[in-house]
Formats: sequence, C-alpha cells, structure tokens
Amino acid sequence: MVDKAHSVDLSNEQILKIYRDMVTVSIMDLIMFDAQRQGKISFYMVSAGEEGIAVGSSSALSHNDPVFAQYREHGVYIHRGTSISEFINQCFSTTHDLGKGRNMPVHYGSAKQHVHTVSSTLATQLPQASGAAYALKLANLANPTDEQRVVACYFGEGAASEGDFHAALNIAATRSCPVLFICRNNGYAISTPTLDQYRGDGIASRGVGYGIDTVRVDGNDVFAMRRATLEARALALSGGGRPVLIEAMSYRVSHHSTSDDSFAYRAKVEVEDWKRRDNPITRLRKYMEAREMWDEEKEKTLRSDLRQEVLKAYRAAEKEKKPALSGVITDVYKEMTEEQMEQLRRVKRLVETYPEEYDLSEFDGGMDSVDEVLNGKYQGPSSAKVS
Ligand SMILES: Cc1ncc(C[n+]2csc(CCOP(=O)(O)OP(=O)(O)O)c2C)c(N)n1
Repeated sequence: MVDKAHSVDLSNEQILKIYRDMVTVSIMDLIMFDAQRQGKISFYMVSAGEEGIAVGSSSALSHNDPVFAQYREHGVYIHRGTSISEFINQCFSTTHDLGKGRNMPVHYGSAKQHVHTVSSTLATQLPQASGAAYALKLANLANPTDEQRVVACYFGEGAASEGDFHAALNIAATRSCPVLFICRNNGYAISTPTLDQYRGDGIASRGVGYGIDTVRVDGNDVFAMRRATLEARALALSGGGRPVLIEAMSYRVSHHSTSDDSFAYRAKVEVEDWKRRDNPITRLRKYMEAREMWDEEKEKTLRSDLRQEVLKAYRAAEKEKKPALSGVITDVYKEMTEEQMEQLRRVKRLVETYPEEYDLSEFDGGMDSVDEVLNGKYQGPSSAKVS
C-alpha cells in the first residue's frame, strides 16, 4: 500500500544517488563473495536485502556524525563517500588498506568518513557509541554555534542479546546522550531465528523499557528509513540531547557470512519468497519507474558501469602488496616495547627457518621492513596511500 500522507523530500538527483549506492553495494557484495570462494580473500559478509537500512539512514545523517557500525553496513560507508577501491583494498589487506591489514575483511574504519573501525566482538560498539555521544553532548553544549552532532550506532537484533546492549541503552538514557541506536532486525543471528532470540515485542520494547524514544520502521522502505532517521536525529538533539532507538525490520537474504551455509537451518523457499516479495532495491526501482525517471535501459547501463568499476578496483587491489610485515608491531604504542621487539625477532627466525611456508615477496618491503625495525632504523608510521 502506498502511504500518500508523506511525500518524499528528495530531488530526482538525490533519489538516484541513493539508488546508485544501494546497487553499488549489492554488486560489490556479489563480486567480493565470489572472491572469497575463489580463495582471493579470507572472508566476506554481504548486506543483501538490508541495503535500504544502511543507505536510507545514512542519507539522513550529517557526514560529521560519528558512526559505530556492526559489519553489515557497507551502504553507510559508500553513501558517505568511501570509494569502492578503499573498501576493496581493506578486504584484500593491501598497502592501501586504511586499517593496515590488521583486521578481517569488511571490518572497515575511516577517520575521514568518521567511521569507527568495526570490531568482531558483538555489541562492543554500543557502549562505545554511548560514551562518544556523551562526549558529543558536552561538546554540543559547550559550542552551541558549531554543528550539533549525534552518534549513529548500528547493530543486529542478535547483538541486542548481549549485556553491552543493555548497559549502553541505560547509560545513554540516564546521561541523555545524543545517540541513534539503529537496530537491523533481519530475522536471524547466524542460525538463531528471532523466535529463539527473544519472546518480547522485538527490540523496540526494550527501548521503551529504558525510557528511550523508540520507533519501529520498515527497513526495506528506504524513504521510511530516511524519514525515521531524520526525525530521530532532530529528537536526539532536542533538549540538550537524548537517545533514540530505531528498530528497522528487514530480512537477511544471504548466508550470514562466507563461513555459513544458511540452508542448513532455513528453507530455500523462505529466502526466495523474500527476494521476490520484498526487496529494498526493487521497491525503489519501481518507485523511480512510476515517476518516469528510470527505465530498463538506464538500469542496464548503471549495472554494467558499476560492475566494471568494481572489477577495476578488484583487479587493482589483487595486484597490490600486503602491508609491511613489521606493521604488526609498529605504530601500536608510541615506543616499541622490548616484548614487541622479541616477538619480531621470533617472527624473523620462524620465517627464515621455514621459507617455503612464508612467501614474504607479497609483503611490502619483504624482510627489509623487519630488519629496519630490528636495526633501530624505523622512521615512524607512514599512513595508507589512498587519499
Ligand atoms: C561476543 C560475540 N559472541 C558471538 C559472536 C559470534 N557471532 C558473530 S555474528 C553473530 C550473529 C549476530 O547477529 P545479529 O546481531 O542479529 O546481526 P546479523 O549478523 O544478523 O546482521 C554471532 C553470534 C561474536 N562475534 N561475538
């Protein structure tokens, strides 16, 4: 049913950007999932079916609002201006990886985009987000003429079973912190369906329990997602700051990750039904077609162009070197400790004892980077090369 009470507040150009970003993520996901299957990267997670949540909410945030993501929010980064190449370099752990090859693929972070680095440990981002929002609250109050910012924190309904979720909501509520808790309720936490995750009224009822303004929204409707986030953001900045919880309903169309086979615990027909009945990209496409701003020809061109763009970034990243091996200890503490130096000496010994097991030619500088540190010639960190 079409709700005619609310009109879309975007120009055709802005709608097209949202559509383009959602399709970019879905094409990049397909190619990178296959890259893992071909042994090119170690791991991947797609956001199929949930592109509307990430892109819709992101379109309502200020670029300067800090983001704490879980791991299925590539749409936020792309919408903020992360290039396909930047994201793919992270997945390949190249010298252009802003995270210096220290994290798993899709565990992205970027200071420039105000995106805190993803951590695998579920729900840790939630109390961090509340803390960051408390700092923002003080900054907003101290500098009322500066841009007033909120924190956006994304997580799944499975992560909301962690103690950290409860601690984060309560501290944000009692300290009145301007934070948007954006829950992607996609029906599954790996193999655990929501029926086994909770018996209450989803995640939204928990917000109410903590005295937090809460809204449940159709996460597959990108405009609803945008509107809910716009209004939540305004509310979060009102009265000196307060948290808002958004529960975005969706469905995890793909396997949890490349390490999962979801047909071991759910029927194929369930997934196919969702794909056919309710997909955020298809819904937006139909809207654009109805407004006569989109057609089959434009769709074909967009998809073909994006595919080429992703493949170009993929092929370039594939050829790049991995960051210097010495990077496992450099630029961690201000000064390198004796324990770190001893570890590096052991790494060198190990690699030299089993040269057939460790091919250093794919690492920037090979063994020279290790020798440089061990000989006291290391000059300090050089940042990743992507601007
Ligand atoms: C503390 C912790 N426990 C367990 C895991 C293993 N784990 C990784 S993802 C995941 C499911 C999370 O589901 P949800 O939060 O609903 O997000 P979704 O994957 O559905 O997007 C689990 C259990 C983990 N990474 N960290």
